Amino acid sequence: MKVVDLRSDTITLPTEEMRRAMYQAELGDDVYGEDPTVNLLEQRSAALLGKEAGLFTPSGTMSNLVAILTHTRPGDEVIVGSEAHILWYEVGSAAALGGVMLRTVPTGEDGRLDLEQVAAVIRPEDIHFPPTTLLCLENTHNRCGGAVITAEYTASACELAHRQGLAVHLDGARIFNAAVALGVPAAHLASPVDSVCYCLSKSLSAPVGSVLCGSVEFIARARKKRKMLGGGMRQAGVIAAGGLVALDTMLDRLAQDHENAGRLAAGLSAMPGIDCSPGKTVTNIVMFSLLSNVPPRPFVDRLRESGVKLNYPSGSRIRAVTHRMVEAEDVDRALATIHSVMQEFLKGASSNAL
Ligand code: TLP
Repeated sequence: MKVVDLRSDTITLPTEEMRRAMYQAELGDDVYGEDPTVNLLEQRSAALLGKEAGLFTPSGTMSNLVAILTHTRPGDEVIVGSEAHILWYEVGSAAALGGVMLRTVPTGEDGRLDLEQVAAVIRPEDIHFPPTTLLCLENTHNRCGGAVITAEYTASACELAHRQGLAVHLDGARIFNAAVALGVPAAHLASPVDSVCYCLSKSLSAPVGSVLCGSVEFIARARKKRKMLGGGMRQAGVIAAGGLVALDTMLDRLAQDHENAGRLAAGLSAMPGIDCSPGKTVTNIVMFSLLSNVPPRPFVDRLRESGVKLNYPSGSRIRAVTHRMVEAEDVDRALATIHSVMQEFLKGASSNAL
């Protein structure tokens, strides 16, 4: 039985072509700036995102942290959305290692922050206040079901932030998914922000890595922060080579993942016991919830036994992510399995009620 793993696009394995490129990669010591494969990946990434320079890091979490450390000083305040990955899933690193306070404004269902609310929490100069120095955005938005934010919105947010002396960092872990969904180049989505990072090891299927991009001056400072965190990786071309193949081969296929996510959302929305709005699925993430009489953790456990892997819910919501290793027929199989497990639970619930 092939397991349909919908936990995350992070589980994608490198392709044969990536493994070959990794084996053959030209290498050097990247801390001396001498790894040609890393240098090429950084240059290509910067060009794709419309920035001057790039910095290869081991993970999206490190890219976001390096960006925060580079834009801020300890004691600063950073504005993030209440649903931001930086707030939820990065182990409190901004506070623990950057010494900054995260100030939240509510994230809308569409992944945006209301700009009036952002403006309202920017601190004026006052002897009592920490300086607000950074605004963080996320595109696509993970906890908002892969919602995309447009270039126009990002430009307005940056205009507001820059006017008040704040820098803007974009967590673009899945920015190429956003670019495909919106039909615009990724550079268009990133051009107004001061820094942006994307991940190679999610929907792009490379085994490791993320690239942080910004101005030459910003990246020079960021490089030092990465070193401070222990992220100077020496012959990192071994992994960067997989990333270069990902850029060559994976961008054009992301639309398939979005189609499969749409197929999954449509199937789920028609299923008894499940609440899913297919209109909200625009990239590769599907969010759904279960009727209140279906216990989510046992439901997910039962699905896992039946060959469909999902993560446990966050609150009442379950996330399913499509990726290169999930075909349309796998989506159909997952739907059939979810349907039959749901029938078991609904029958159990109604016989308990008798
Ligand atoms: N997200 C992971 C988990 O951490 C939740 C996932 O499975 O989706 N920004 C965003 C928007 C992300 O979704 C992630 C990973 C990261 C940053 C961090 O990337 P990594 O896992 O490479 O540190």
